[in-house]
Amino acid sequence: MEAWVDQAAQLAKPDRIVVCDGSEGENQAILREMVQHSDSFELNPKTYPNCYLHRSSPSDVARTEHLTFICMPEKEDVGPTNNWMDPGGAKYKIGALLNGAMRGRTMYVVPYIMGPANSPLSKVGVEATDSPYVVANMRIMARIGKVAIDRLGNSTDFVPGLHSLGDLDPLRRYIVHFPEERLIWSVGSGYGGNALLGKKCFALRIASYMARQQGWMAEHMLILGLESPGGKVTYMAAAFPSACGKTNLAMMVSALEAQGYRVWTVGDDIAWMHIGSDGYLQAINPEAGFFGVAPGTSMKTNPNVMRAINRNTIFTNVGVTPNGEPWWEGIGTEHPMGLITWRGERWDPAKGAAAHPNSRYTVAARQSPSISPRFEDPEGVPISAFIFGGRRARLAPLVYEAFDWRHGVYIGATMASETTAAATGDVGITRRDPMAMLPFCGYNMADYFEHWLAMGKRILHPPKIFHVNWFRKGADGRFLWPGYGENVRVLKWILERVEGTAQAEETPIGFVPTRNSLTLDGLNLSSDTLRELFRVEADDWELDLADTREFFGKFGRRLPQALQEEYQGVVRRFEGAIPAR
Ligand code: OXD
Ligand code: MN
Repeated sequence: MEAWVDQAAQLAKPDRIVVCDGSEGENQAILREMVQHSDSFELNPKTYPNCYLHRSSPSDVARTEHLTFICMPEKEDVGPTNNWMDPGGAKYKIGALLNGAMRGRTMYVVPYIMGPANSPLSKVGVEATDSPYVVANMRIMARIGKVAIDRLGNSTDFVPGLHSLGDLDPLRRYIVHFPEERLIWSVGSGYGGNALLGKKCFALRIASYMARQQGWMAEHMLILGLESPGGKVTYMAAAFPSACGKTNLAMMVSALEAQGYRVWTVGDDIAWMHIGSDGYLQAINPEAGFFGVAPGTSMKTNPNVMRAINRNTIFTNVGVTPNGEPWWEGIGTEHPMGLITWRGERWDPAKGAAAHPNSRYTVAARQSPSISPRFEDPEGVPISAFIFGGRRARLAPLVYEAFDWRHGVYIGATMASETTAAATGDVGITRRDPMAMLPFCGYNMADYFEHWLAMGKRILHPPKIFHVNWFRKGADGRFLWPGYGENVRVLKWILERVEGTAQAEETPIGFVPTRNSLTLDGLNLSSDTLRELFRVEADDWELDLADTREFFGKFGRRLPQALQEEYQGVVRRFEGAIPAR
């Protein structure tokens, strides 16, 4: 690690180097340093003790997928869904931007562990950064400092990441990954997934590449435990594209709590999974915190996180009230008098939202009342079900189950989500986002599908695979399903399918619940609504299959034959040429 830090310092040329030990004293010093910059403020110490507001540069408010590159010698190896740069070219071009980028600044060296400190499944990373905000966030999102140095010892088995704010100009912003070297360079952004290198860069892009080489899985999945009456907990991992409610599902307050069903949170964004000695897939959450989207978060949508973020939390780009409390659209109160926007201006309704739509909270996972007692289990938790999902106004039923692993991989590979009017103005445009990994797969996605297929052959007790859609709409344009805490009813059906007790009906796309197999008491859904929720409409699926065909076409001959065959299977089942399995 020292050798790499020396090299990084020779390139970036900081005035000072501080190696972080992760102590509370050091944290307070970093927070003071953060507040000395005009972009960060302490919030009301009485109502929000140890909470901070950070305002990022207005042109640096989200992950920038078009400036994110995977660097391997052959373009083919990163595939059609990633941006490619040749490693030598990337070193030259981004190296020039990093050269001297830390002059006059401090380089903080943050050794960190992704995963529980004592887990054999965890991995070490080292981030060198010139941003105290990044250090303060990494401290919440990972296990940093001495614990990581102790784990690393003299080993070279760590993923280094060099990060500099540079001049924050989007024209000089690059997030580049060298999977073969296991190296990350990021320059020109101080924001979230661009700058907290343990998260998307390491735990997904680099880790997905390592996972394929080493026979495990790094997935963009939440992990939850569903407790059933009697206290047994069944673990599920779910992949949804952004804006589909992953954090809310992972932290859900169950509508069936009185009947003994309760949800425990293990993770809200990333799962690392290995085959355990008993043949089950064991999952750990590599992260230690939640970096969640604030707008829309309220006591109604996510009471657990609301109870967590009133202390020791960093808010980014939210609004602030005159008495120093964070505020965002959808928090559950009207715009308060004297509200200041994320840009630091007086709120003016004519100028739009007070909080940036991608504003965030960073909070330690252990502060959530829903945190699973097995959150830090070094062995991880055994996964019984995978859930894929997306936002499909017309197409997909509330829930359906794959016929088998291979069909489940097809369902994941063809996953898609529709853009909403609010976001783009184009309603119903479908973006294919296989396994929700489109922006996060560190190599050719066709090879990633192959890896999924290969894993299925090796897991003795593979999770059953499901697809859910909370977002189906009726003819009147209204959501058919109430969502939020009521989603536990779907989780209960999934659990009962895992246990082999719930009834299902075969359709061309998979097993759909029979009318009485879902617990719906107290919901007052009309029989028309129910029919709509579960309808499998051949005409709609025909259009979707045409789109799938085009998407698969992008991968050319590299697409696994098994997925072609699964595609043909769905087509033929709709044609009635073969029965549902
Ligand atoms: C995230 C994302 O921030 O997926 O988790 O963009
Ligand atoms: Mn995510």
